[in-house]
Amino acid sequence: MNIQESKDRDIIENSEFKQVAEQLKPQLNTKLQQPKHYITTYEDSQAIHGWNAKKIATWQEMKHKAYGKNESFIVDFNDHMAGFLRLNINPVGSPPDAPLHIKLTFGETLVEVSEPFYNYEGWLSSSWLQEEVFYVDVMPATITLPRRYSFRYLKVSVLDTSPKYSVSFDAISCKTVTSADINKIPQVEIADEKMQQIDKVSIKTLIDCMHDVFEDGPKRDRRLWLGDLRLQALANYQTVQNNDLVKRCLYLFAAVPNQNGEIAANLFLEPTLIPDDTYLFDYSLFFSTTLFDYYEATKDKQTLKDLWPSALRQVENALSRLSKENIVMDDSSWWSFIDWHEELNKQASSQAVLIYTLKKTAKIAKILEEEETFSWIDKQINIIAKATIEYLWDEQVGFFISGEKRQISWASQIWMVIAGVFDKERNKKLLQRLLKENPKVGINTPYMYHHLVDALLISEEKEIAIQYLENYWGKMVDLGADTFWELFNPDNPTFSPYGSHLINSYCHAWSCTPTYFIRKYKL
Ligand code: RAM
Repeated sequence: MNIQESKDRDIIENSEFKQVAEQLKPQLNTKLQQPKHYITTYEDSQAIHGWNAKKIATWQEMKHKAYGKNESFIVDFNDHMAGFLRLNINPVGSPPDAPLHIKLTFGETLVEVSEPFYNYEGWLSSSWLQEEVFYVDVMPATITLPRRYSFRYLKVSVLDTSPKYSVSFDAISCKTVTSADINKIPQVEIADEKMQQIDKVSIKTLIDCMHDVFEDGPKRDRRLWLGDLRLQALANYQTVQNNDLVKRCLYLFAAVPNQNGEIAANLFLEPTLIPDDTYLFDYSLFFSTTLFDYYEATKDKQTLKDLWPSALRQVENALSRLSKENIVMDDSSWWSFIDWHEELNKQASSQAVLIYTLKKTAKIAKILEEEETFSWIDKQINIIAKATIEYLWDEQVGFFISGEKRQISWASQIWMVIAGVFDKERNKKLLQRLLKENPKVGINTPYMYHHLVDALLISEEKEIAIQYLENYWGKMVDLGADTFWELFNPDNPTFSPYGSHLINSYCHAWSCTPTYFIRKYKL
């Protein structure tokens, strides 16, 4: 799996947009939390996510125990935390005649505090694995870690003291931070108990990803990604309603396009606003759809007006990737995300993302009374949809095909349904056929499952959509999820596109959307 970088680029900064975003910087709400239990590591190798963590004592019972060289313990905070850890360290025995050498390991899941990080050989940097090793010269001491961590489990390993003293930890706490205001969440009646749980875990996922911006995951990448923002925003409108945070993120993206007006796939906020040098076909287009969704939720016309040229530019750029047959060119010069899947060909799904975006962009043009642009986009939709059926629909096999090898994947069919290339009845049939035939190139992420559920709901297949929510996100809940995971393949619980499940993020923005479906469609 490659991340493509664009080396030659100039950033054309819009300082007014930057200023608007700066003014919308949120206040963070904090809460002090303490561990609940002492636990052991897992023993069953299948149980990587924590459901069989054995409680051995309460935190209160154990907090005066002393630890010497090579001794360790794990505490369970009983819920997911995104915040700053503080601990009191007291010497026990003789006065400390050597510094304390200590290691803290943080796990969103039990696996991260159970398997040693030195075996990690994935292709993402090991620096994402959450660990702190440090020395303490003077004790008693109260240590507050400067980095924010994302975890439920904390392993404290005493690497060395001296033969004359050991240490105890009589206070451990985490100051959690979020820009979400939980008081704003509307109380809704959800009859089904499983759905209530799924709704709760979705909201917790969203909240723990909300900081100065909507982050993709507080463990990794701790960054504003456009594809994640699009889904977080939808969940946000139904729950915590921090619409100004969506607005801030939109202005941030629009503030730093490259010389072609392209909006980057993700942004760094520190030390200053920097767009990453990754540009994704689908993510750039989602700038326009996220703007439209924001307008739908807020009716904030000023923002729509301000950001309209940026939105239109993404569409124009995408259209320039079309072949003379009006099909998205599938060559080595592009990257469209769609899903983490080694074999997935992205041509058909990207074509569908383009049509889906054109439709929303046409609606913006209409609202802004940009009649000429509206007619032009409308014309493009017809031409491209027709070409899609002509070149990508295979009547004989009854599926959309993608790429030179005419690949049939779940992603291509799902996106074509969302794009509405066919009418409702044909879409329904296509989905039924998809579920029955189960093509080999399947789905790997909650991100792609979101789109399957979306396709089912817009095709009025409510019962099947509910089954997917229960069997997929519900399965994560059964496995002990406090927040939903970035990656989950029920047939392969350790699946990771990054070469190791240790680096996966287990509180991930794009997985938070069940609450959107449950509340919007009253499931
Ligand atoms: C990963 C992250 C992020 C996603 C990108 C494409 O790095 O999980 O959420 O949007 O991939």
